[in-house]
Amino acid sequence: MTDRKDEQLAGHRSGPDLSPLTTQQGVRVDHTDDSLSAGVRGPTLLEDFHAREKITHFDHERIPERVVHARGAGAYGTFAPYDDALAEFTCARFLTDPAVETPVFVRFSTVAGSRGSADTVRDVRGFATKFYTGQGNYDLVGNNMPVFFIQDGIKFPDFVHAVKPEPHNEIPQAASAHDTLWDFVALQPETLHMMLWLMSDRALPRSYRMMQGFGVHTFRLVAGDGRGTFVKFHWTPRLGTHSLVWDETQKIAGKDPDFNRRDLWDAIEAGQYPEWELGVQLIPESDEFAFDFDLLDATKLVPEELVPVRPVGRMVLDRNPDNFFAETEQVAFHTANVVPGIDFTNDPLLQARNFSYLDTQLIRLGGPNFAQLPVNRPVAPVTTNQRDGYHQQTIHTGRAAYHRNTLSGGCPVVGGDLADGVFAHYQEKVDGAAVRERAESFRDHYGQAALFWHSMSDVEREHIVAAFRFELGKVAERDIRAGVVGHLNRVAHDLAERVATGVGVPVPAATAAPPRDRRSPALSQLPVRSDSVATRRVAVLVTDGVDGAGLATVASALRERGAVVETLAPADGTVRTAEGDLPVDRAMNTMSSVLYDAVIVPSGTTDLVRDGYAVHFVAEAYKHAKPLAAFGSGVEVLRAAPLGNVRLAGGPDVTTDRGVVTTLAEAGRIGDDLATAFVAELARHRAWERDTDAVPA
Ligand code: HDD
Repeated sequence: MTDRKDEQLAGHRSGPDLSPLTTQQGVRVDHTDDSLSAGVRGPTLLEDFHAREKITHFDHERIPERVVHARGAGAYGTFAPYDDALAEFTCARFLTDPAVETPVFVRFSTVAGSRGSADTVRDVRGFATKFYTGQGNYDLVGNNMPVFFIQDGIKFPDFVHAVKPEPHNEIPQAASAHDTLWDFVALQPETLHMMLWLMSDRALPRSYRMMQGFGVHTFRLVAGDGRGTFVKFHWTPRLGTHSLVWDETQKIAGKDPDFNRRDLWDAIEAGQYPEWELGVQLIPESDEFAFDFDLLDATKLVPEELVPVRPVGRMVLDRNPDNFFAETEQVAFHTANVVPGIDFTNDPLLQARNFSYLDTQLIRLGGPNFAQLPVNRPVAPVTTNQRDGYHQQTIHTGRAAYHRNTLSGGCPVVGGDLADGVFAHYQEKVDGAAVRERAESFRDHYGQAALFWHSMSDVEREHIVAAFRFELGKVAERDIRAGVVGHLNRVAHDLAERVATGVGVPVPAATAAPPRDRRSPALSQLPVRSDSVATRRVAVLVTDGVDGAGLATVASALRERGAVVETLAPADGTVRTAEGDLPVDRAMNTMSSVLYDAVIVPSGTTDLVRDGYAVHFVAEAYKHAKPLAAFGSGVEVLRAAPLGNVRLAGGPDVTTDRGVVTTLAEAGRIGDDLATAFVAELARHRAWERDTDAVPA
């Protein structure tokens, strides 16, 4: 489907066609494999303009990668509000007119790694949305976590220098487990709340399609009459919020470093368009001081129990870019790209961002005309008095590029108000002495960190402790480890104790910490709130003799519900079944259990018991708490794997134990009951109740 943005982009596309090869000047080329030389073994001649142009362009192909968020993937789509309910708060038409479908481009990213780093590292994920609205571009440049590491943007260079690879040897790549980051954390307790999020499962998203997004800052909605309302933006994925486990992410980083990119790309190509609901938390200006934290402090969230999230509209991503560099690399987001009806607050992190994003694009994209790049162009008409500069694409006609003028009849005109769709800054009275000082209301660094910790389920807490143990365990300086543990002790003593014993530093004495009984259930990813299995990837291990009919029953039940089912055999090609040859989707050695959400072993596969790769596949999936199913003699393969004391079927009845669904029913007797039980386990995502400590995988 095309929209206004797509129509605009069409004019910039240059597709593969049957035209002959030319130079940049359009001159046809007779030869491009050998340079022009003086004699066949002689020196290359300067006269060879084609070779020089070809090599020169190549030499200049790279641009600086983003200083943060260098690694990313993007897609186009649309956004539409459900109704006009926000109209009393904002005059932004794209949020209030359900008849308006706004084209969007979204770029997801990791933060610390370079452009070529792996997708599944422990990191925050960027979630940046460019709305091409009829009133100009609006950029919501958020993350998949609702808070940030620091309170004031002046500390951003310090923080990024600490988290990026260390300067002397550029190690480690895309990893926070090193001394400089934790040195910074030990000395900056304002980072603590975010560090708990970073150590949580949120830092290991299963898919970009299964992450929440947050605008992070408190922004302001502005009504046509100039009234302001504080607002926090939330994106909620239709498929639920799901994560990988740490061991799995590290293995994926080797098996498929493009895991999250590929997942987004493949889902869109397959027509399984990712969707998010936009929600807002609205806070009247009269409640600015109603909370025990400051709304301007980006290290704090507004608990949903205090201010519920109101659903506003739906975003669907339905088109992959045509060219990664032209679109995903050159897209330029900027927090100050706002439209009438949306405005800023005095959050000192946001204020710094409003400077930084424009500044960074000037060096990254090489000059002041990057808004003319196809992906960045608004669909709203653009008329400025800005002229010239590198890479100017527009031929401005006329003589008067200044305001006020008579020569162009006074055009372009200036004026109007919010009600006319003209941006006018929110009028806030500001009065104060110039000071370098953090507000007293920004001082508490432990309260919301504790709220997060106490709101987690047991398994999420286990993962957080394991993450701290891993990260601090990689820190060489023991004093830094102890410093961090000291801060954790002020969040919750049990957290500090569990981390300290793992990283070999003394357990500090219990000290005053925030209340343990404050909880915010919305912060936990568990229990799983979506019962969909759509787009879940299921591996079916097959070999010659597999029960094709049984497999077909289970596979079609899964496909009907939108799951992706792939058959994996020891070799590519086909396998023999009683009903004839069955095509194999992948050779097992090219894949791994970590690239799937669940595994099925059908009947007739007992040969796989002697295939270490297949047995490991099952054991590893079990270790990562993934649903498993086996039927008939396929159960033998499960028996060959070290699955602890999990109960397997002793007869034809379907047995389900900790996410393992089995039946000994043989060929032709596989019914819906197996599929139904397995789908229920798959919808749960993982069987966290499993004790997998003893499973060697
Ligand atoms: Fe930032 C990129 C998100 C604080 C300076 N940031 C960038 C991107 C995202 C965020 C998603 C990638 C955009 C893309 O895909 O092109 N940044 C955030 C969030 C923050 C935040 C949610 C806190 C709430 N950022 C932040 C601060 C500063 C920056 C405080 C500087 C003072 N961020 C940048 C940047 C980047 C950037 C240097 C690098 C590339 C770019 O902008 O276009 O300007």
